[in-house]
Amino acid sequence: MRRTSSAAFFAIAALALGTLAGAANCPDIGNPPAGTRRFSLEAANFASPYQTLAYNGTAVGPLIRVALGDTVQVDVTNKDISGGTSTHWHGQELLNSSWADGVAGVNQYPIPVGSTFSYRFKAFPAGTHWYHSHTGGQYGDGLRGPLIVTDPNDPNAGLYDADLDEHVLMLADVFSTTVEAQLAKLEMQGMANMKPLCDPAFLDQDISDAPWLGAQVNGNGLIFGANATSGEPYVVKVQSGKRYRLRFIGGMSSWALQIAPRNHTFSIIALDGRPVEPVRASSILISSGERMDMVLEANQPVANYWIDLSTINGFNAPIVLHYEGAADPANDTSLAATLVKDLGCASGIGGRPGVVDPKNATFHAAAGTPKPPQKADKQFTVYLPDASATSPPAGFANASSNIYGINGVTPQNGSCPGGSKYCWALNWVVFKPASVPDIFYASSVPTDRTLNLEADLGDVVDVVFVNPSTMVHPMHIHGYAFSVLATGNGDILGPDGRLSPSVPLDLSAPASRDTVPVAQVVGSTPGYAVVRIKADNPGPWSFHCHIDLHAGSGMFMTLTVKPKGVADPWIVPKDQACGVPTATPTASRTGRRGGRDRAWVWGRPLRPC
Ligand SMILES: *[C@@H]1O[C@H](CO)[C@@H](O)[C@H](O)[C@H]1NC(C)=O
Ligand SMILES: *[C@@H]1O[C@H](CO)[C@@H](O)[C@H](O)[C@H]1NC(C)=O
Ligand SMILES: *[C@@H]1O[C@H](CO)[C@@H](O)[C@H](O)[C@H]1NC(C)=O
Ligand SMILES: *[C@@H]1O[C@H](CO)[C@@H](O)[C@H](O)[C@H]1NC(C)=O
Ligand SMILES: *[C@@H]1O[C@H](CO)[C@@H](O)[C@H](O)[C@H]1NC(C)=O
Ligand SMILES: *[C@@H]1O[C@H](CO)[C@@H](O)[C@H](O)[C@H]1NC(C)=O
Ligand SMILES: *[C@@H]1O[C@H](CO)[C@@H](O)[C@H](O)[C@H]1NC(C)=O
Ligand SMILES: [Cu+2]
Repeated sequence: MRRTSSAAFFAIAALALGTLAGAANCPDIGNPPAGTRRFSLEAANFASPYQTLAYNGTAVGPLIRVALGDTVQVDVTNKDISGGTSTHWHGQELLNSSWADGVAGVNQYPIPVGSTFSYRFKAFPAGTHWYHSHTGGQYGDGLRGPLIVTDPNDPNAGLYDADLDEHVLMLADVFSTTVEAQLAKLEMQGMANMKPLCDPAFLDQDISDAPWLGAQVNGNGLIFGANATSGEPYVVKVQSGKRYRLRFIGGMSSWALQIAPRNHTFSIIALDGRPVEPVRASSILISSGERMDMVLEANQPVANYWIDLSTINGFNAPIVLHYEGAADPANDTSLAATLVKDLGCASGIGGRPGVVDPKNATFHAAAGTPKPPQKADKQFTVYLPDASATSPPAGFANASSNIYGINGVTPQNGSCPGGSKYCWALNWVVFKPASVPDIFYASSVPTDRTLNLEADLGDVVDVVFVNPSTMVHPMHIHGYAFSVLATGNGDILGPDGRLSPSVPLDLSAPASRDTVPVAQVVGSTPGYAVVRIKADNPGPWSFHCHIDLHAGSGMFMTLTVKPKGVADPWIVPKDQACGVPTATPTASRTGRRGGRDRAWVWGRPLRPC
């Protein structure tokens, strides 16, 4: 791509920065093959009370719609984001293309101001996906947009009449400060200042680490200030008698939301883009990173209806379902009269009739989906702890045992690094950003800095998540989908720390997903999820909680899949890297939480692309 028409732009950008001599291609991927679907995106600061960053100057980045199997190239330019940026293709498996995964610190250096990085990948799988920044907390600050991959052979296509761009619904939660600022405050104060907002029976269930101001759908929504409500709800338009595919994208950075259309039930037909056997529901919970496609039949009297979008505490920022022929929603007094801003505590607790809660419900892959591998070669146990206050269980001392993926790191024990009062971890290991992204390591990823699950190409790997904490953690994998073999609450580990053989696994038709919400502790019983990965995609891949504040404070690991006997074909030559810091950091990168060391915000001059 660097040899194409944009070459002059790079030269100019490099000159402007006065580092022409150091400019290098990043990485040289050659010219796009004939038929490549090309797009460009510009990441920039954005002036709005609700977000500080945006793609292409719109609250939600432009919708990219491609077909299954298309070769897609997206040229991402960083206009003016001083710490650098990068773009991740959430849900896309990027076979043999780990370099294009967009995680700053794992797959690339951040893109410097004025530079363009070209991502290229084959569109797979089909379904509802999205793109978002994977540098620091930038996606929660607004760098997100929808990515739809269509499939002419969708097994559920017969269930709907319309699949419209305006029915792609990007959900966001709204805050008064940036994710970085929220995190800095939490690190200073801890979570103690988060008052439980509900009935003690549901204490802490799904509450967020950051205060709720409201939600937006495609940049519209009700925002609740101290004294006044601002914003307009998004309007979903339908015609009586038709069946619509609504594509919900969990773009929230923190809160989980319950989606509940009034007076209508619906069918869930896909999770994370991948088709499932339809499940009927009146309401469903969606966590950060998840996608849910539903078919909603416009089979009620012509009118306006609220689609409630509420937190587990009942805070509601609904949108409108508008039937053609009904009053303009803005003028509909009966609609206004039925707006409920607070649905009350416990309104959204899973397990109620008609409420589908994916952390506690069974979904099956659509008929015709191949069975998962019936046996695993490797198994890892991964705890999801609040490391600020808890310690590893007895027996965990065997940290050298590879079942925990811990290699030479000392797990936290009841405290966070650097005196911080807030950190989330995996196996009590707080993720530490690399100074050189994993992809540039010539032989293997250094294992002393973070949790890294290693597999050889072709291995079948089980990951057993155990959640002893009071919050749900939506665990998201890059480069893969996993089979969700089991979810729920229970003590599922044997005395050796491994999955007890008595736990029932769905080995016939488990849902295939890239994000699984792992239930919080109920009473003293931990939540769990067991997932199976066929490790057929080489490279370093991120695997993390999708709640921005959790990932950013340490709940992050890598799955490194190494080809047997092949010398690391995913490695991008270091001399092709752009975004490489051109000055050494002034503060020690290790051990210090807070400030600019966190979450790969380099804050140093970066070599232009
Ligand atoms: C983003 O904006 C640029 C510049 O205006 C434009 O060329 C590009 O087509 C836009 N991208 C998309 C995906 O619409
Ligand atoms: C809200 O109202 C109170 C009392 O009337 C006032 O003191 C406060 O400044 C208002 N807050 C905002 C954000 O307007
Ligand atoms: C929606 O359901 C409520 C409660 O069942 C009912 O009172 C109302 O009339 C329904 N709305 C319409 C437009 O049918
Ligand atoms: C809504 O109300 C406004 C102001 O009262 C009016 O100008 C507008 O025509 C109304 N729209 C509809 C569709 O009735
Ligand atoms: C899961 O559902 C059961 C009832 O179906 C309920 O008792 C339990 O509390 C639910 N667990 C969670 C974590 O919501
Ligand atoms: C820890 O390691 C020792 C020695 O290898 C072994 O006897 C013991 O069973 C291990 N404990 C656990 C919980 O794995
Ligand atoms: C971790 O802390 C707990 C509780 O304070 C203590 O019992 C345990 O010995 C500590 N473990 C290690 C390895 O320091
Ligand atoms: Cu989390």
